[in-house]
Amino acid sequence: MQLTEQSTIREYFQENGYAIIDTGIDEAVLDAAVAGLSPYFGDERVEPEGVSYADPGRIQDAWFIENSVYKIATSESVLSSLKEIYGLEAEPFQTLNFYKGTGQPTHSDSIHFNCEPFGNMCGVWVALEDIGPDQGPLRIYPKSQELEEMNYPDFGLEPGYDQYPQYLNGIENLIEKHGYEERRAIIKKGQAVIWAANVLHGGSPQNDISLTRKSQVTHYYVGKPKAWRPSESTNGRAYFVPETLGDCTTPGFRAHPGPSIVTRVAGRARRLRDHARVVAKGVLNKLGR
Ligand SMILES: O=C(O)CCC(=O)C(=O)O
Ligand SMILES: [Fe+2]
Repeated sequence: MQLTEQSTIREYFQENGYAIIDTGIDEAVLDAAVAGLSPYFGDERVEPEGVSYADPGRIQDAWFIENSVYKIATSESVLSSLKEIYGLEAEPFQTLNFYKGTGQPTHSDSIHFNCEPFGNMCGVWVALEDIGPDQGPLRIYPKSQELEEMNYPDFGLEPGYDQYPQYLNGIENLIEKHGYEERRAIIKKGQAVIWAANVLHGGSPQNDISLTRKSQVTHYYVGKPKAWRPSESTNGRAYFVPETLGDCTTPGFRAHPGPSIVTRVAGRARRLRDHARVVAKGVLNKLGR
């Protein structure tokens, strides 16, 4: 992003639907998020307790168990950038931590989390390590935020998760029709992409699967809009009250302690055993057995 004296972050964001910022989040906090969540990622992971969802590459709402995730989501620089862009207070309501690229197809977040007034929602993607082109960086289609509000019926579809693939086809057609061009977010550790509710984006393919793509996305509502989920809106709008992140600075807040020492030791023993098996197999192969 080139911000000049003529272009404030607000103007740039309004024109392009996204902005890249240096968050200035303490590197120790970024590293603590990576270290704290590392037992829960990959094929050998332990299942985290106390989060909303987890699979080998994604943990939803890890802020429940890891304070540094909370600190990233509520970092002063991110919140003040959002205030500058929207002129409203932003409240984080969901975190997603990733270990690898998602390769997620192109979508707008408003199809998942819509609101009234339209557009008072955004995503912030914080790089927890330097992100190169082969790690499956985030992809954005600048200016696509200009598209009008579109929900399932606007694509001739019934609202519902089972219609999502058809929605994605509709999005591909729109990109072609408008000639939007993709921009990949090759950014440094500690930088972040802020994107508008309506801007089209996704994950690019991870060219080198041996690499990681450690990142945290936080979704925010701004100015306390009325939130609703298009996918669940078969009989009128499915409104909901977003569960905003608790305040870990209050005395009652307790970060989940994470897996017990027994679970950690068992996990480590399992990893060592599997590693030994791989090594043994290699030796036997070399001996021609
Ligand atoms: O990180 C990615 O690859 C995509 C994430 C995304 O689309 C989202 O969290 O809204
Ligand atoms: Fe998204």
